[in-house]
Amino acid sequence: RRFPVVIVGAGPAGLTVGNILRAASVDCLVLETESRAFIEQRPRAGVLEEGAVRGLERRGLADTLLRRAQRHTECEFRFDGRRHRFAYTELTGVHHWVYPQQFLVTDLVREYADVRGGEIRFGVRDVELHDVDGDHPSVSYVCPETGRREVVRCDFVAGCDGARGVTRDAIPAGRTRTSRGDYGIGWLALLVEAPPSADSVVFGMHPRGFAGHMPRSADVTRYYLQCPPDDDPENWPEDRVWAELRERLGADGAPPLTEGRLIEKRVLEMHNYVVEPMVSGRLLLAGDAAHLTAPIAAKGMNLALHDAFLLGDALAAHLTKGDSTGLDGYSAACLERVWDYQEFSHWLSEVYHGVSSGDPYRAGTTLARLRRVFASPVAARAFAEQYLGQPATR
Ligand code: RFL
Repeated sequence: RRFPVVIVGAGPAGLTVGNILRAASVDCLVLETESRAFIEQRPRAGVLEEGAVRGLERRGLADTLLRRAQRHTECEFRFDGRRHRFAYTELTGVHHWVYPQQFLVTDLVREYADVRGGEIRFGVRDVELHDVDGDHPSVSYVCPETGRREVVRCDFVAGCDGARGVTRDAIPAGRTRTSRGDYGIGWLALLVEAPPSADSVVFGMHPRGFAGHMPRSADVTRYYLQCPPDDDPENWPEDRVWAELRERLGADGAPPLTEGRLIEKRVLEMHNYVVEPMVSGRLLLAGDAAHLTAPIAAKGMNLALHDAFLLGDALAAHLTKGDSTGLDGYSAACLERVWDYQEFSHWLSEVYHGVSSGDPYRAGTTLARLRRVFASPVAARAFAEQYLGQPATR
């Protein structure tokens, strides 16, 4: 079969590109290795920037989100045993939106497949890309029902298969450069079946290590605990998790933590990469396939959506009107935001981890950074602007 566009990966990036193409009546095929039930339940991110929400809304993809997501106006830093509220919406008029990634993926799959009539194949195996540098690329995969390799010809391949996908590796050697940054730190990522312990996101900077509290929904809360990057989650029985969270998030007047069953416990390594350019021939990368930002600044899903807005619009303009301006500028437009967010993540990583570095000099400069955000209105505004992210490109 033949499709103008084959999209590899049904995450936030791939599904958004697919929805934009279907709205422009461009045929496309989405290939996904997992099942629909699996991707609709896979918990990951939860924070959406206003720019991402507005970008989805403009493309008719935010109806459920706007009804169900929580809007946050403040976050809280805890250090030196005290609570410091940071009211970013008061400063900027802009919110953070909390909407678990699996809810967004569920909305996007339903809209793409059930409403806009897009084709999607779940459970495919051994996806391979062919001739992406020529004019007639194709994608092949092993069909889960028949066990046979199917070949799909296309004009463009959108590589949206995340950090562990295969599309990035299909780029011929020497065409792109991959820059890497590694903070040498791990976070134990926890999901707890319990209501949030505070009304906002909380960041704890403590000599024992960073701890974070992120409300996800009325009955599920995410927590993070800094740990060695090669730590084993089995080293973290429930008692140790709660003792460490209480200690690192403790502050005068802080409400007690609402404990509950741990439903996820995994160690994430805090590392980053950026592939430049994000395009090679007729293969265009988007989201985590092109760049990874450690979850330090909650930027990954937002960057994936911004790439997808640009890529979907650019492919639609090219395929329906012959206008290739968007495609030509795609990589440069995405990378400007990507590097801006990478830099902020770097800055924030020092704020989160400097206090526990064991180096009193780094601890001193970290606390000075934090105090400045609360003492200087200009520093507060600058921080809020980066924390909340850039507006939608269009
Ligand atoms: P995804 O979501 O990984 O989707 C890629 C899809 O491709 C499929 N796939 C393949 N399909 C076909 N063929 C192959 N060979 C394939 N290989 C893989 C996968 O099954 C999957 O369905 O990438 P996308 O669309 O680029 O979206 C990126 C985001 O998912 C990611 O950046 C965020 O989850 C990162 N992140 C966070 N981002 C935020 O903006 N805010 C947050 O608060 C936040 N918290 C997080 C996070 C990531 C986390 N983990 C687990 C890495 C918290 C965590 C714990």
